[in-house]
Amino acid sequence: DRVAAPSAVRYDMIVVSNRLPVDYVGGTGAEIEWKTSPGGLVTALEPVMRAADGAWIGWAGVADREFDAFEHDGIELIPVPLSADEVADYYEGFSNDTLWPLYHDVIAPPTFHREWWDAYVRVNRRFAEAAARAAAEDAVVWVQDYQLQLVPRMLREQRPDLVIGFFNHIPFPAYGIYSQLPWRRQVVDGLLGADVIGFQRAADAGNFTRAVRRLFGYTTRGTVIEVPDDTVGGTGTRRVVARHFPISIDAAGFEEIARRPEVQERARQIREELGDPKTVMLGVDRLDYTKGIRHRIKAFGELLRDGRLSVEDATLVQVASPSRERVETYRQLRDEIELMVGRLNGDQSTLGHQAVAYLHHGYPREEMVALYLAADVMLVTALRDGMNLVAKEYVACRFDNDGALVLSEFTGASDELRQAILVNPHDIEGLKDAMMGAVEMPPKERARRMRSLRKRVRENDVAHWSASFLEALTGSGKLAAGLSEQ
Ligand code: GDG
Repeated sequence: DRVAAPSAVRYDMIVVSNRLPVDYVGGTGAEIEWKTSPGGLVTALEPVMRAADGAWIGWAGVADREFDAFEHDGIELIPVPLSADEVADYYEGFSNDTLWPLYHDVIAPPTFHREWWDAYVRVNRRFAEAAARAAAEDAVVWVQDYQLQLVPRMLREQRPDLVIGFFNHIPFPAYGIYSQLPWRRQVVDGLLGADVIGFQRAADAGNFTRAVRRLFGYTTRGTVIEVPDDTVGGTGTRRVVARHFPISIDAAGFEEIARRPEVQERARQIREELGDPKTVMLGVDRLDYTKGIRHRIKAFGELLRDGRLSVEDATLVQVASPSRERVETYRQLRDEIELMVGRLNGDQSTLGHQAVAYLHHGYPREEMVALYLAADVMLVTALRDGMNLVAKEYVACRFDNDGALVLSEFTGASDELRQAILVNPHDIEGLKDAMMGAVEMPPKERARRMRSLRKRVRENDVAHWSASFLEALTGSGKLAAGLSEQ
């Protein structure tokens, strides 16, 4: 049933995401300490939120704890509580072991459990209710990502006055794969509660629109879907826009860090610590089976074995930051990667030169930037990736116009970064040739490509991303109002 906006609500702009942009440090009551977790989304939305009397709704990252709403660094944060069981079923289960593998083209087999689905529905309802309570009349609510796909519909049912946007950060799969989901109708219907549904690539938006036609038979024209809605006057349909808005990074922010003398000094030091090899190759990923880390290590190992590279001349630095360690598939992947790295180093390393420097840690952003500056060749070999921000960060940091980017065609970033060396990471021979091409690329060609990549990332930064999404959203809000007045 619909509820009118209670009088206590005041936010004109609300972002809803699984996690709040802060980490709990410690303490209780008024003494609670929070630390901002730096991320692209915060950078992108902070200015918008400040300008628009905004609030952010999300889980604080601690199970079985309730926190009051609070302000941090000038942003109003509204925590949504999750029990330990809900973290296991809604988050680690349905989000990360059902939807994540399914939406990444079943690289790993998705697990379907009805109890996980029940928890997903329950938690999505809790987020929707929190947003319904906090939103002012006619407010804009922007829901983020695959953990919260039911929120748009649930929210619209309670608050038809709101303008609702949704952005999917990961791919949306082809119908043949998507249709495996036992709850495929409920999820698509959940998303169709939004006015604008954003995707990373045009192909993702196309897959979604086809799923809508297959499951519901609604009329679609280009990016517009006609969704029957008896609360709308006139045609009795609501127009939902589904299109791509490729996400990006704070390019100027990364470049600023890269230009700091101490970061450049650290980059030189990293090369020295690696034994000053001619070529430093770099991979930076969350330890995830979508990222193609094994393919990259295999290709590098074969180049050493075949003598096309030598361990004195080339080192691969692989940062694999810990991720989802309570999900079994991720534990297995870690074992596989560590076995591969151990074998490769055992076979190829010398006392003075290590083949792979494998780092299972998270690092501060400054250290990441120093690594980007130290790397001659950046390897992004994802098997499926919504966008891949690492590729864009590498480019943004290379103000020296040096460095070569090897980039998988299966990343969203490859739609834009056409001057990278594009690869199919499943084709190990092709990948090896591309890596050698990057190592041997003449400096002039490297600079030409890097200049063009940098231009692209500078122009389409994350501020551009959020502005274009919000423009589409508020434009469509007016459109919907206009339609209902007809
Ligand atoms: C999802 C989608 C989409 C990694 N290790 C460390 C660290 N990172 C940072 C990177 C980068 C971010 O994490 C990873 O972003 P990606 O885009 O590469 O990948 P996902 O985490 O899978 O993100 C993806 C993204 O959402 C946005 O829509 O692009 O396709 O899967 O920023 O630099 N940062 C620090 N230390 C680390 O150890 N500081």
